Amino acid sequence: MKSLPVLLLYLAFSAAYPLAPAATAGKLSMDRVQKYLEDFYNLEKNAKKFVRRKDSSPVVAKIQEMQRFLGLQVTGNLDDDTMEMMKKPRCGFPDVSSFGFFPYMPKWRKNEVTYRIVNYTTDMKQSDIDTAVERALKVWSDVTPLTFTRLLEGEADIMISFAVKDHGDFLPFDGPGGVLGHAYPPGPNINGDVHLDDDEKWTENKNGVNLFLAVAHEFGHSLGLLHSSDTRALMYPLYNTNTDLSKSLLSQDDIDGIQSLYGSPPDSPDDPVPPTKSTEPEKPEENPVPCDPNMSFDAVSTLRGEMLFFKGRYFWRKSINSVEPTLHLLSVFWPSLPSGFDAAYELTTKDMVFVFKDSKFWSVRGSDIQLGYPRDIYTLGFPRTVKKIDAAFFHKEKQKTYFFVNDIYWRYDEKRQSMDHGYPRQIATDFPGVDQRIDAVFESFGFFYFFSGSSQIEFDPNANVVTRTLKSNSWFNC
Ligand SMILES: *[C@@H]1O[C@H](CO)[C@@H](O)[C@H](O)[C@H]1NC(C)=O
Ligand SMILES: *[C@@H]1O[C@H](CO)[C@@H](O)[C@H](O)[C@H]1NC(C)=O
Ligand SMILES: [Ca+2]
Ligand SMILES: [Zn+2]
Ligand SMILES: [Zn+2]
Repeated sequence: MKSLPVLLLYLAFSAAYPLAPAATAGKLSMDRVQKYLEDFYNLEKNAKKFVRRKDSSPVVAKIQEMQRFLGLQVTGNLDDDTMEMMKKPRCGFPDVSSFGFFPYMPKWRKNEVTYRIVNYTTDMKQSDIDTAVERALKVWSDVTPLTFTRLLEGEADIMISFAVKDHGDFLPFDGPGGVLGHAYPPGPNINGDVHLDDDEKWTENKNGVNLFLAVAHEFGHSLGLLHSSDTRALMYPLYNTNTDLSKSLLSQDDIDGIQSLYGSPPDSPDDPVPPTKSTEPEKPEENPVPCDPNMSFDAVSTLRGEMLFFKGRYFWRKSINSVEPTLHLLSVFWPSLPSGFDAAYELTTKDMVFVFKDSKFWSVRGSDIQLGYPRDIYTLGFPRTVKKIDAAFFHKEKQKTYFFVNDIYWRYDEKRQSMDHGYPRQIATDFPGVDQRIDAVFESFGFFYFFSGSSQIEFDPNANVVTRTLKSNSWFNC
Protein backbone atom coordinates (compact mmCIF):
# COMPACT_ATOMS: atom_id res chain seq x y z
CA MET A 1 0.00 0.00 0.00
CA LYS A 2 1.66 3.14 -1.19
CA SER A 3 -0.32 5.82 0.55
CA LEU A 4 0.56 4.89 4.08
CA PRO A 5 4.16 6.11 4.23
CA VAL A 6 2.91 9.35 2.79
CA LEU A 7 0.66 10.00 5.68
CA LEU A 8 3.04 8.60 8.23
CA LEU A 9 5.60 11.12 7.15
CA TYR A 10 3.12 13.83 7.69
CA LEU A 11 2.03 12.34 10.98
CA ALA A 12 5.59 12.23 12.20
CA PHE A 13 5.88 15.89 11.41
CA SER A 14 2.82 17.03 13.12
CA ALA A 15 3.08 14.77 16.11
CA ALA A 16 6.47 16.25 16.89
CA TYR A 17 4.84 19.58 17.67
CA PRO A 18 2.79 20.40 20.70
CA LEU A 19 -0.37 22.35 20.22
CA ALA A 20 0.52 25.91 19.42
CA PRO A 21 -0.52 28.61 21.86
CA ALA A 22 -3.63 30.49 20.89
CA ALA A 23 -3.14 33.43 18.62
CA THR A 24 -2.96 36.78 20.27
CA ALA A 25 -5.38 39.32 18.88
CA GLY A 26 -4.16 40.66 15.54
CA LYS A 27 -0.75 39.14 15.06
CA LEU A 28 0.01 35.47 15.16
CA SER A 29 2.93 34.28 17.21
CA MET A 30 6.01 33.13 15.34
CA ASP A 31 5.35 29.65 16.73
CA ARG A 32 1.92 29.62 15.14
CA VAL A 33 3.36 30.78 11.83
CA GLN A 34 6.03 28.15 12.04
CA LYS A 35 3.52 25.41 12.83
CA TYR A 36 1.26 26.49 9.98
CA LEU A 37 4.16 26.27 7.54
CA GLU A 38 5.18 22.92 8.96
CA ASP A 39 1.70 21.46 8.91
CA PHE A 40 0.58 22.73 5.54
CA TYR A 41 3.73 23.67 3.60
CA ASN A 42 6.18 20.98 4.62
CA LEU A 43 8.60 23.40 6.29
CA GLU A 44 11.42 21.39 7.74
CA LYS A 45 11.69 21.25 11.49
CA ASN A 46 15.26 22.50 11.58
CA ALA A 47 14.19 25.68 9.83
CA LYS A 48 13.48 26.98 13.33
CA LYS A 49 16.89 28.47 13.79
CA PHE A 50 16.46 30.61 10.68
CA VAL A 51 13.11 31.96 11.56
CA ARG A 52 14.15 35.45 12.58
CA ARG A 53 16.82 35.94 9.98
CA LYS A 54 16.09 38.52 7.36
CA ASP A 55 17.88 36.81 4.50
CA SER A 56 16.35 34.30 2.10
CA SER A 57 15.79 31.71 4.77
CA PRO A 58 13.67 28.62 4.19
CA VAL A 59 10.90 30.30 6.16
CA VAL A 60 10.76 33.24 3.76
CA ALA A 61 10.69 30.84 0.81
CA LYS A 62 7.87 28.92 2.46
CA ILE A 63 5.94 32.12 3.15
CA GLN A 64 6.28 32.95 -0.54
CA GLU A 65 5.15 29.47 -1.48
CA MET A 66 2.13 29.84 0.78
CA GLN A 67 1.31 33.30 -0.60
CA ARG A 68 1.52 31.95 -4.14
CA PHE A 69 -0.63 28.96 -3.33
CA LEU A 70 -3.32 30.90 -1.50
CA GLY A 71 -3.41 33.61 -4.14
CA LEU A 72 -1.91 36.41 -2.05
CA GLN A 73 0.63 38.98 -3.15
CA VAL A 74 3.99 37.21 -2.99
CA THR A 75 6.10 39.38 -0.71
CA GLY A 76 7.76 36.88 1.60
CA ASN A 77 6.66 39.12 4.48
CA LEU A 78 4.09 38.31 7.10
CA ASP A 79 1.90 41.24 6.14
CA ASP A 80 -1.61 41.68 7.49
CA ASP A 81 -3.29 39.95 4.54
CA THR A 82 -1.08 36.94 5.04
CA MET A 83 -1.70 36.83 8.79
CA GLU A 84 -5.46 37.12 8.19
CA MET A 85 -5.31 34.25 5.72
CA MET A 86 -3.47 32.05 8.20
CA LYS A 87 -6.17 32.62 10.79
CA LYS A 88 -8.99 31.45 8.53
CA PRO A 89 -10.65 28.12 9.20
CA ARG A 90 -9.33 25.49 6.88
CA CYS A 91 -8.85 21.85 6.04
CA GLY A 92 -6.16 19.93 7.93
CA PHE A 93 -4.71 18.31 4.80
CA PRO A 94 -1.36 19.85 3.76
CA ASP A 95 -1.27 22.21 0.75
CA VAL A 96 2.18 21.07 -0.26
CA SER A 97 2.71 17.43 0.32
CA SER A 98 5.49 16.22 2.52
CA PHE A 99 5.78 13.17 0.33
CA GLY A 100 9.38 12.10 0.16
CA PHE A 101 8.77 10.43 -3.17
CA PHE A 102 6.79 11.13 -6.27
CA PRO A 103 3.25 11.15 -4.97
CA TYR A 104 1.51 8.24 -6.49
CA MET A 105 -1.96 9.59 -5.90
CA PRO A 106 -4.16 6.65 -5.04
CA LYS A 107 -7.69 6.23 -6.33
CA TRP A 108 -10.43 3.72 -5.68
CA ARG A 109 -10.00 0.76 -8.02
CA LYS A 110 -13.76 0.38 -8.29
CA ASN A 111 -16.66 2.69 -9.01
CA GLU A 112 -18.95 1.49 -6.21
CA VAL A 113 -17.69 3.15 -3.06
CA THR A 114 -19.29 2.65 0.36
CA TYR A 115 -19.58 5.08 3.25
CA ARG A 116 -20.75 4.99 6.82
CA ILE A 117 -21.58 7.74 9.27
CA VAL A 118 -19.91 6.33 12.36
CA ASN A 119 -21.26 8.91 14.80
CA TYR A 120 -22.93 12.28 14.91
CA THR A 121 -22.34 15.74 16.27
CA THR A 122 -25.07 16.97 18.60
CA ASP A 123 -24.99 20.34 16.82
CA MET A 124 -27.43 19.15 14.16
CA LYS A 125 -30.35 16.81 13.74
CA GLN A 126 -29.18 13.38 12.58
CA SER A 127 -31.41 13.49 9.53
CA ASP A 128 -29.84 16.82 8.54
CA ILE A 129 -26.39 15.30 8.87
CA ASP A 130 -27.43 12.33 6.73
CA THR A 131 -28.75 14.73 4.09
CA ALA A 132 -25.64 16.93 4.10
CA VAL A 133 -23.39 13.88 3.65
CA GLU A 134 -25.55 12.49 0.87
CA ARG A 135 -25.62 15.82 -0.98
CA ALA A 136 -21.87 16.21 -0.59
CA LEU A 137 -21.24 12.80 -2.14
CA LYS A 138 -23.63 13.62 -4.97
CA VAL A 139 -21.44 16.61 -5.83
CA TRP A 140 -18.76 14.10 -6.88
CA SER A 141 -20.92 11.30 -8.25
CA ASP A 142 -22.59 13.80 -10.61
CA VAL A 143 -19.34 14.30 -12.53
CA THR A 144 -17.84 10.79 -12.34
CA PRO A 145 -18.92 7.18 -12.82
CA LEU A 146 -18.70 6.74 -9.02
CA THR A 147 -21.67 5.64 -6.91
CA PHE A 148 -21.88 5.86 -3.13
CA THR A 149 -23.72 3.31 -1.05
CA ARG A 150 -24.38 3.84 2.61
CA LEU A 151 -23.57 1.11 5.12
CA LEU A 152 -25.12 1.23 8.59
CA GLU A 153 -22.55 -1.03 10.22
CA GLY A 154 -19.21 -2.66 9.58
CA GLU A 155 -16.24 -1.27 7.66
CA ALA A 156 -17.04 1.07 4.77
CA ASP A 157 -14.53 2.64 2.39
CA ILE A 158 -15.27 6.13 3.73
CA MET A 159 -15.90 6.17 7.49
CA ILE A 160 -17.18 9.55 8.63
CA SER A 161 -16.81 10.54 12.29
CA PHE A 162 -16.88 13.57 14.55
CA ALA A 163 -14.19 13.86 17.21
CA VAL A 164 -12.35 16.43 19.32
CA LYS A 165 -8.64 16.91 20.07
CA ASP A 166 -6.77 13.57 20.11
CA HIS A 167 -8.82 11.01 18.27
CA GLY A 168 -6.49 8.16 17.68
CA ASP A 169 -4.63 9.11 14.49
CA PHE A 170 -1.83 11.40 15.72
CA LEU A 171 -3.46 14.38 14.02
CA PRO A 172 -5.24 15.92 16.99
CA PHE A 173 -7.81 18.60 16.31
CA ASP A 174 -7.21 22.09 17.61
CA GLY A 175 -10.42 23.20 19.31
CA PRO A 176 -12.79 25.78 17.83
CA GLY A 177 -11.62 27.40 14.57
CA GLY A 178 -8.42 26.55 12.75
CA VAL A 179 -8.62 23.06 11.36
CA LEU A 180 -12.20 21.94 10.62
CA GLY A 181 -11.51 18.43 9.50
CA HIS A 182 -9.23 16.16 7.53
CA ALA A 183 -9.47 13.13 5.32
CA TYR A 184 -7.29 10.33 4.08
CA PRO A 185 -6.66 9.37 0.45
CA PRO A 186 -8.19 6.17 -0.99
CA GLY A 187 -7.03 2.85 0.37
CA PRO A 188 -7.82 0.30 3.10
CA ASN A 189 -8.34 0.89 6.83
CA ILE A 190 -8.12 4.55 7.86
CA ASN A 191 -7.61 5.55 4.22
CA GLY A 192 -10.62 7.21 2.68
CA ASP A 193 -11.91 8.24 6.10
CA VAL A 194 -13.17 11.70 7.04
CA HIS A 195 -12.73 13.17 10.52
CA LEU A 196 -14.57 16.34 11.52
CA ASP A 197 -13.66 18.56 14.46
CA ASP A 198 -16.61 18.48 16.85
CA ASP A 199 -15.33 21.62 18.54
CA GLU A 200 -16.75 23.51 15.56
CA LYS A 201 -20.35 24.56 15.47
CA TRP A 202 -21.72 22.46 12.61
CA THR A 203 -24.80 23.73 10.82
CA GLU A 204 -26.98 23.12 7.82
CA ASN A 205 -26.92 26.84 7.09
CA LYS A 206 -24.29 29.52 7.48
CA ASN A 207 -24.47 30.31 11.17
CA GLY A 208 -21.45 28.17 11.87
CA VAL A 209 -19.47 25.83 9.69
CA ASN A 210 -21.66 24.45 6.94
CA LEU A 211 -21.38 20.68 7.11
CA PHE A 212 -22.33 20.08 3.48
CA LEU A 213 -19.60 22.41 2.22
CA ALA A 214 -16.86 21.19 4.55
CA VAL A 215 -17.59 17.54 4.01
CA ALA A 216 -17.84 17.91 0.21
CA HIS A 217 -14.27 19.25 0.33
CA GLU A 218 -13.08 16.38 2.53
CA PHE A 219 -14.67 13.83 0.21
CA GLY A 220 -12.45 15.26 -2.53
CA HIS A 221 -9.46 13.98 -0.51
CA SER A 222 -11.23 10.68 0.21
CA LEU A 223 -11.43 10.24 -3.56
CA GLY A 224 -7.79 11.13 -4.18
CA LEU A 225 -7.58 14.88 -4.76
CA LEU A 226 -4.97 17.20 -3.27
CA HIS A 227 -5.48 20.88 -2.55
CA SER A 228 -5.86 23.31 -5.42
CA SER A 229 -4.44 26.82 -5.53
CA ASP A 230 -7.42 27.90 -7.62
CA THR A 231 -9.40 30.12 -5.22
CA ARG A 232 -12.64 29.14 -6.99
CA ALA A 233 -12.05 25.44 -6.46
CA LEU A 234 -13.83 23.42 -3.83
CA MET A 235 -10.40 21.89 -3.20
CA TYR A 236 -8.91 25.27 -2.26
CA PRO A 237 -7.75 24.64 1.33
CA LEU A 238 -9.53 27.47 3.15
CA TYR A 239 -13.17 27.32 4.18
CA ASN A 240 -15.02 29.96 2.18
CA THR A 241 -17.95 31.47 4.06
CA ASN A 242 -19.06 33.26 0.88
CA THR A 243 -19.66 30.11 -1.12
CA ASP A 244 -23.05 30.12 -2.82
CA LEU A 245 -24.51 26.85 -1.63
CA SER A 246 -27.37 26.95 -4.11
CA LYS A 247 -24.95 26.65 -7.02
CA SER A 248 -22.67 23.82 -8.04
CA LEU A 249 -19.72 23.65 -5.65
CA LEU A 250 -17.28 22.38 -8.26
CA SER A 251 -15.07 24.58 -10.39
CA GLN A 252 -13.61 23.38 -13.68
CA ASP A 253 -10.39 22.68 -11.80
CA ASP A 254 -12.16 20.28 -9.43
CA ILE A 255 -13.92 18.57 -12.32
CA ASP A 256 -10.70 18.19 -14.31
CA GLY A 257 -8.99 16.80 -11.24
CA ILE A 258 -11.58 14.20 -10.37
CA GLN A 259 -12.16 13.20 -13.99
CA SER A 260 -8.43 12.67 -14.51
CA LEU A 261 -8.78 9.95 -11.86
CA TYR A 262 -12.17 8.43 -12.70
CA GLY A 263 -13.37 9.77 -16.03
CA SER A 264 -16.80 11.24 -16.81
CA PRO A 265 -20.16 9.83 -15.81
CA PRO A 266 -21.52 7.25 -18.21
CA ASP A 267 -24.31 8.58 -20.42
CA SER A 268 -27.47 7.81 -18.62
CA PRO A 269 -29.66 5.58 -20.86
CA ASP A 270 -32.87 7.07 -19.48
CA ASP A 271 -31.63 10.60 -19.95
CA PRO A 272 -34.84 12.54 -20.65
CA VAL A 273 -33.02 15.26 -22.58
CA PRO A 274 -32.38 14.29 -26.21
CA PRO A 275 -28.98 15.23 -27.54
CA THR A 276 -29.17 18.78 -28.82
CA LYS A 277 -28.35 19.37 -32.45
CA SER A 278 -26.92 22.82 -32.28
CA THR A 279 -25.38 24.38 -35.35
CA GLU A 280 -22.48 25.51 -33.21
CA PRO A 281 -21.28 22.35 -31.56
CA GLU A 282 -19.90 22.93 -28.11
CA LYS A 283 -16.26 22.10 -27.91
CA PRO A 284 -15.41 21.19 -24.36
CA GLU A 285 -11.70 20.65 -23.83
CA GLU A 286 -11.32 16.91 -23.92
CA ASN A 287 -8.75 14.77 -22.24
CA PRO A 288 -6.01 13.96 -24.71
CA VAL A 289 -6.29 10.43 -26.09
CA PRO A 290 -3.01 8.55 -25.72
CA CYS A 291 -3.48 6.45 -28.86
CA ASP A 292 -4.32 9.32 -31.20
CA PRO A 293 -2.12 8.56 -34.23
CA ASN A 294 -1.20 12.24 -34.39
CA MET A 295 -0.12 12.40 -30.75
CA SER A 296 2.78 14.74 -30.09
CA PHE A 297 4.36 15.73 -26.79
CA ASP A 298 5.62 18.97 -25.27
CA ALA A 299 8.34 17.27 -23.29
CA VAL A 300 9.36 13.83 -22.10
CA SER A 301 11.40 12.93 -19.05
CA THR A 302 12.20 9.96 -16.89
CA LEU A 303 11.38 10.06 -13.19
CA ARG A 304 12.59 7.45 -10.77
CA GLY A 305 12.42 4.72 -13.34
CA GLU A 306 9.15 5.85 -14.88
CA MET A 307 8.56 7.85 -18.01
CA LEU A 308 6.61 11.11 -18.03
CA PHE A 309 5.05 12.42 -21.23
CA PHE A 310 3.94 16.03 -20.95
CA LYS A 311 1.13 17.51 -23.00
CA GLY A 312 -0.51 20.84 -22.15
CA ARG A 313 -2.09 20.65 -18.72
CA TYR A 314 -1.64 16.90 -18.56
CA PHE A 315 1.00 14.26 -18.36
CA TRP A 316 1.08 10.50 -18.65
CA ARG A 317 3.10 8.34 -16.36
CA LYS A 318 4.28 5.01 -17.62
CA SER A 319 6.38 2.58 -15.69
CA ILE A 320 8.48 0.15 -17.68
CA ASN A 321 6.52 -2.84 -16.46
CA SER A 322 3.01 -1.41 -16.64
CA VAL A 323 1.05 -1.76 -19.83
CA GLU A 324 -1.17 1.28 -19.57
CA PRO A 325 0.02 4.83 -19.08
CA THR A 326 -1.99 6.83 -16.54
CA LEU A 327 -3.15 10.35 -17.27
CA HIS A 328 -2.74 13.10 -14.65
CA LEU A 329 -3.29 16.82 -14.37
CA LEU A 330 -0.09 18.77 -13.87
CA SER A 331 -1.89 21.03 -11.42
CA VAL A 332 -2.61 18.10 -9.13
CA PHE A 333 1.09 17.34 -8.67
CA TRP A 334 2.69 20.73 -9.07
CA PRO A 335 -0.03 23.29 -8.40
CA SER A 336 2.29 26.26 -8.65
CA LEU A 337 3.88 25.33 -11.99
CA PRO A 338 2.60 26.60 -15.33
CA SER A 339 1.30 24.09 -17.87
CA GLY A 340 2.67 23.43 -21.32
CA PHE A 341 6.31 22.72 -20.52
CA ASP A 342 8.84 23.23 -23.30
CA ALA A 343 11.34 20.70 -22.02
CA ALA A 344 12.07 18.47 -19.03
CA TYR A 345 14.89 16.22 -17.91
CA GLU A 346 15.78 14.14 -14.93
CA LEU A 347 19.13 14.63 -13.26
CA THR A 348 19.18 11.10 -11.95
CA THR A 349 22.33 11.64 -9.91
CA LYS A 350 20.53 14.23 -7.79
CA ASP A 351 17.01 12.84 -7.96
CA MET A 352 15.76 16.06 -9.49
CA VAL A 353 13.66 16.86 -12.50
CA PHE A 354 14.10 20.19 -14.26
CA VAL A 355 11.19 21.59 -16.21
CA PHE A 356 11.37 24.49 -18.65
CA LYS A 357 8.82 27.00 -19.82
CA ASP A 358 9.86 29.99 -21.91
CA SER A 359 12.96 31.51 -20.31
CA LYS A 360 12.32 30.04 -16.86
CA PHE A 361 13.00 26.69 -15.29
CA TRP A 362 12.12 24.90 -12.07
CA SER A 363 13.63 22.04 -10.16
CA VAL A 364 11.29 19.51 -8.59
CA ARG A 365 11.95 16.55 -6.38
CA GLY A 366 8.88 14.38 -6.34
CA SER A 367 6.06 16.84 -5.85
CA ASP A 368 8.23 19.42 -4.08
CA ILE A 369 9.39 22.46 -5.95
CA GLN A 370 12.91 23.25 -4.84
CA LEU A 371 13.70 26.53 -3.16
CA GLY A 372 15.05 29.35 -5.29
CA TYR A 373 13.07 28.52 -8.45
CA PRO A 374 12.08 29.50 -11.06
CA ARG A 375 15.43 30.60 -12.43
CA ASP A 376 16.34 32.18 -15.75
CA ILE A 377 17.76 29.87 -18.37
CA TYR A 378 20.49 32.50 -18.80
CA THR A 379 21.96 31.41 -15.48
CA LEU A 380 22.82 28.16 -17.27
CA GLY A 381 24.85 30.06 -19.82
CA PHE A 382 22.43 30.52 -22.70
CA PRO A 383 22.76 33.73 -24.71
CA ARG A 384 19.87 36.21 -24.49
CA THR A 385 18.86 35.34 -28.04
CA VAL A 386 17.51 32.02 -26.76
CA LYS A 387 13.92 32.56 -25.63
CA LYS A 388 12.97 28.96 -24.97
CA ILE A 389 14.35 25.43 -24.99
CA ASP A 390 12.77 22.84 -27.30
CA ALA A 391 13.97 19.71 -25.54
CA ALA A 392 16.58 18.46 -23.09
CA PHE A 393 17.98 15.25 -21.68
CA PHE A 394 20.66 14.16 -19.26
CA HIS A 395 23.19 11.68 -20.56
CA LYS A 396 24.06 9.65 -17.50
CA GLU A 397 27.16 8.05 -18.93
CA LYS A 398 28.77 11.40 -19.72
CA GLN A 399 27.16 13.40 -16.90
CA LYS A 400 26.16 15.98 -19.47
CA THR A 401 22.85 17.57 -20.30
CA TYR A 402 21.96 18.32 -23.90
CA PHE A 403 19.71 21.27 -24.70
CA PHE A 404 18.07 21.54 -28.11
CA VAL A 405 16.98 24.88 -29.56
CA ASN A 406 15.79 25.01 -33.17
CA ASP A 407 18.54 23.33 -35.22
CA ILE A 408 21.36 23.73 -32.71
CA TYR A 409 22.21 22.25 -29.33
CA TRP A 410 24.24 23.04 -26.23
CA ARG A 411 25.95 20.65 -23.88
CA TYR A 412 26.01 21.41 -20.18
CA ASP A 413 28.41 19.84 -17.71
CA GLU A 414 26.42 18.94 -14.61
CA LYS A 415 29.55 18.46 -12.48
CA ARG A 416 31.20 21.76 -13.33
CA GLN A 417 27.78 23.42 -13.58
CA SER A 418 28.62 25.22 -16.77
CA MET A 419 28.18 24.98 -20.52
CA ASP A 420 30.87 23.09 -22.38
CA HIS A 421 33.12 25.09 -24.67
CA GLY A 422 32.59 24.83 -28.39
CA TYR A 423 28.79 24.94 -28.20
CA PRO A 424 26.24 25.42 -29.67
CA ARG A 425 26.69 22.98 -32.53
CA GLN A 426 24.45 21.83 -35.39
CA ILE A 427 22.10 19.01 -34.42
CA ALA A 428 22.18 17.52 -37.92
CA THR A 429 25.99 17.35 -37.87
CA ASP A 430 26.28 15.44 -34.61
CA PHE A 431 23.04 13.43 -34.80
CA PRO A 432 22.85 12.47 -38.47
CA GLY A 433 19.26 11.72 -39.44
CA VAL A 434 17.78 13.97 -36.76
CA ASP A 435 16.75 16.79 -39.01
CA GLN A 436 13.30 17.85 -37.82
CA ARG A 437 12.54 20.39 -35.17
CA ILE A 438 12.64 18.50 -31.85
CA ASP A 439 9.72 18.66 -29.41
CA ALA A 440 11.08 16.35 -26.75
CA VAL A 441 13.91 13.93 -26.10
CA PHE A 442 14.97 11.41 -23.50
CA GLU A 443 17.46 8.62 -22.98
CA SER A 444 16.54 5.01 -22.36
CA PHE A 445 18.88 2.01 -22.25
CA GLY A 446 21.63 3.88 -24.04
CA PHE A 447 19.46 5.11 -26.90
CA PHE A 448 18.32 8.67 -27.44
CA TYR A 449 14.68 9.13 -28.45
CA PHE A 450 13.90 12.31 -30.35
CA PHE A 451 10.24 13.31 -30.68
CA SER A 452 9.07 15.48 -33.54
CA GLY A 453 5.33 15.87 -34.04
CA SER A 454 3.77 12.43 -34.26
CA SER A 455 7.04 10.65 -35.01
CA GLN A 456 9.93 9.53 -32.91
CA ILE A 457 13.49 8.67 -33.89
CA GLU A 458 15.58 6.15 -32.00
CA PHE A 459 19.25 7.13 -32.17
CA ASP A 460 22.22 4.97 -31.21
CA PRO A 461 24.92 7.35 -29.93
CA ASN A 462 27.67 4.72 -30.16
CA ALA A 463 27.13 3.89 -33.81
CA ASN A 464 25.96 7.47 -34.41
CA VAL A 465 23.02 6.34 -36.53
CA VAL A 466 19.23 6.39 -36.48
CA THR A 467 18.16 2.85 -35.68
CA ARG A 468 14.35 3.12 -35.92
CA THR A 469 11.54 5.52 -36.68
CA LEU A 470 8.48 5.09 -34.47
CA LYS A 471 5.20 6.79 -33.65
CA SER A 472 5.51 9.28 -30.79
CA ASN A 473 3.16 7.23 -28.67
CA SER A 474 4.97 3.94 -29.32
CA TRP A 475 5.52 3.68 -25.54
CA PHE A 476 1.81 3.52 -24.89
CA ASN A 477 1.11 0.05 -26.20
CA CYS A 478 -1.49 1.34 -28.63
C1 LIG B 1 -16.81 9.09 17.03
O1 LIG B 1 -15.96 8.04 16.55
C2 LIG B 1 -14.59 8.35 16.56
C3 LIG B 1 -13.88 7.22 15.86
O2 LIG B 1 -14.28 5.98 16.37
C4 LIG B 1 -14.12 8.61 17.97
O3 LIG B 1 -12.75 8.94 17.98
C5 LIG B 1 -14.93 9.75 18.54
O4 LIG B 1 -14.58 9.99 19.87
C6 LIG B 1 -16.43 9.49 18.42
N1 LIG B 1 -17.12 10.73 18.74
C7 LIG B 1 -18.22 10.78 19.45
C8 LIG B 1 -18.85 12.12 19.60
O5 LIG B 1 -18.70 9.78 19.97
C1 LIG C 1 -3.95 13.42 -38.17
O1 LIG C 1 -3.35 14.32 -39.06
C2 LIG C 1 -3.76 14.14 -40.40
C3 LIG C 1 -2.91 15.04 -41.28
O2 LIG C 1 -2.62 16.25 -40.65
C4 LIG C 1 -5.24 14.45 -40.50
O3 LIG C 1 -5.69 14.28 -41.83
C5 LIG C 1 -5.97 13.50 -39.59
O4 LIG C 1 -7.37 13.80 -39.57
C6 LIG C 1 -5.45 13.59 -38.17
N1 LIG C 1 -6.05 12.55 -37.37
C7 LIG C 1 -6.50 12.78 -36.14
C8 LIG C 1 -7.06 11.60 -35.43
O5 LIG C 1 -6.46 13.87 -35.59
CA1 LIG D 1 -10.73 23.26 14.93
ZN1 LIG E 1 -8.51 19.75 2.21
ZN1 LIG F 1 -8.24 12.34 12.33
